[in-house]
Amino acid sequence: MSNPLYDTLLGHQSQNAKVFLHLPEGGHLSYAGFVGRVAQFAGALRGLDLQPGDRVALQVEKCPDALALIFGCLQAGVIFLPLNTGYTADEIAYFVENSGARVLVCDPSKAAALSAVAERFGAGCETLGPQGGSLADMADTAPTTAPVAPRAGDDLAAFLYTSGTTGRSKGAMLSQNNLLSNALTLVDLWRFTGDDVLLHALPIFHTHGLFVATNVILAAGGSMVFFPKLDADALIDWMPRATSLMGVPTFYTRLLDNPRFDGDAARDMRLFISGSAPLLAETHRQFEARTGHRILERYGMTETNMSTSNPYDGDRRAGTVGPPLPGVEAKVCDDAGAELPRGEIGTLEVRGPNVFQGYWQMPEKTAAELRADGFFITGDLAMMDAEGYVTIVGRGKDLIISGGFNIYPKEIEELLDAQPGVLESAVVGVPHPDFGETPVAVLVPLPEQVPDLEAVGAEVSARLARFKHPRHMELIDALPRNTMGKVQKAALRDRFAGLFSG
Ligand code: MLC
Ligand code: AMP
Repeated sequence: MSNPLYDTLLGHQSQNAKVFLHLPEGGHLSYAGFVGRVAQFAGALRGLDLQPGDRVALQVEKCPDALALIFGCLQAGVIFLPLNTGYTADEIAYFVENSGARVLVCDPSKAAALSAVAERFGAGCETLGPQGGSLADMADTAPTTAPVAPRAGDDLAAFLYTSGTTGRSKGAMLSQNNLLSNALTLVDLWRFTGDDVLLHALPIFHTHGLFVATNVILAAGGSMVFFPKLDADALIDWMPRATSLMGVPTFYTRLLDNPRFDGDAARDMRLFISGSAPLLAETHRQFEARTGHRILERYGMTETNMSTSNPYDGDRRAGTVGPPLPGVEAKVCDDAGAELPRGEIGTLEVRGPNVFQGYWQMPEKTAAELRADGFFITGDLAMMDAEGYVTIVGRGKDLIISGGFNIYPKEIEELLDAQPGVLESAVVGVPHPDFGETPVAVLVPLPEQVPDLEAVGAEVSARLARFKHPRHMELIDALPRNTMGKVQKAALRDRFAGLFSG
């Protein structure tokens, strides 16, 4: 048996001297060098007695070794769970426990806090960072060739955790075929070739930076400029040596805010792609006016990878996410799942080889979102026009997307409700010029009490990743409710709409 994802992305690259990663801080890594490093990590994982199907949780800073470790997991048949580097120890504990990870790999700077977390759930703890760590040391002594664990297309490759409107995060189980089919479709659709040089400034713990950007480049045999994080000046400096960029909308607003960014800087680029959050039609228009390039917007989710995309040739329509990808079906439905006529607004449902295998050990949540006929209920409100172009008009789910990171208000509200002096709370997303949306919290005090907002803020900081912190908190006498007693979040959103966007 083979290992389809490994074989397609890396299997034939072991002798290839071509550059895979350009490192802006200096130097580069060839395909052959990367394949060798991947094998060393596969060896290190075997040295930890990890078997195919075991889970490994990774909270590692973006660096070439972090990427090699992810592909080392693939080579060893180990299921990897990449985790946001901003998560606190509390947040990490849940993922380790829920996934049953046998090993947690973290940055050396976090080892003290996270080794205790790993130990609590019977997992081992290893370290890896840009400057090395225990796992890098093990990899250094492992051979640069290693056996490739046999896996089938429907074996699981990764868990990506995604929060829900109610309750805790769910581990979306992604198979080898989910990832492979999507990467190959996107290479074709977006015309990626071995000549492409992608500016890669996204994190590698999410679908966008890992399964879209990295897998597409590997499948095409191209190169990436591997930035540790977004820095608009660095992107502009590298643009003349690159062909393409993938980013969340904040990438494009930050480029437009940079006076150095003009048509000349973007002259040799062939493609700018946006996704993970809505790109304002205004940003699309400004970008075209500044550079002559029409940003290609696509739409996807952790559970589905990419589902729709504007075309490479043909009309890239601002404000739309384009038609379904080849091989993917999409329909706009009512709550019962019946398809609505074109032009009407309903919930978007998608089906295809891209759709995940369900939520790890949560059959009832899987059944609630994945229909028996294979259609996945995205929770996004959409409209499809006569030509099949999809417009995302809103969200049926209570979700805030800040700079491409998802924030579920419920998680913050539960924490706020538990603070001294707080009766109840509500968190809403309001427009933010840099992040698109940002959370704002209102708290209702218990009778005769005045919650200490500073102390509440400190507790939020200790428990939740920075990107989830409300950028504004205030006390309110009572939450606005409708006659059914449901909190009217729209009223709160209106009230704070101008807070950051003037
Ligand atoms: C960083 N901060 C954020 C934030 N990112 N706060 C809210 N939302 C975010 N997204 C915090 C920092 O901790 C810092 O805190 C402060 O905000 C300013 O930091 P910064 O240096 O300006 O942030 P930066 O590193 O530039 O990051 C911003 C960003 C980054 C937008 C470039 O968040 C990013 O790369 N986002 C991409 C996320 C992504 O890949 N999403 C894809 C999901 S997959 P302090 O303490 O200084 O105030 C998916 C499916 C699909 O959705 O369709 O693709
Ligand atoms: P995630 O759970 O991080 O994968 O986020 C997926 C969600 O991001 C989707 O359900 C949408 O709400 C949103 N999203 C992704 N791409 C787009 C886009 N191009 N336009 C609007 N929303 C998007």
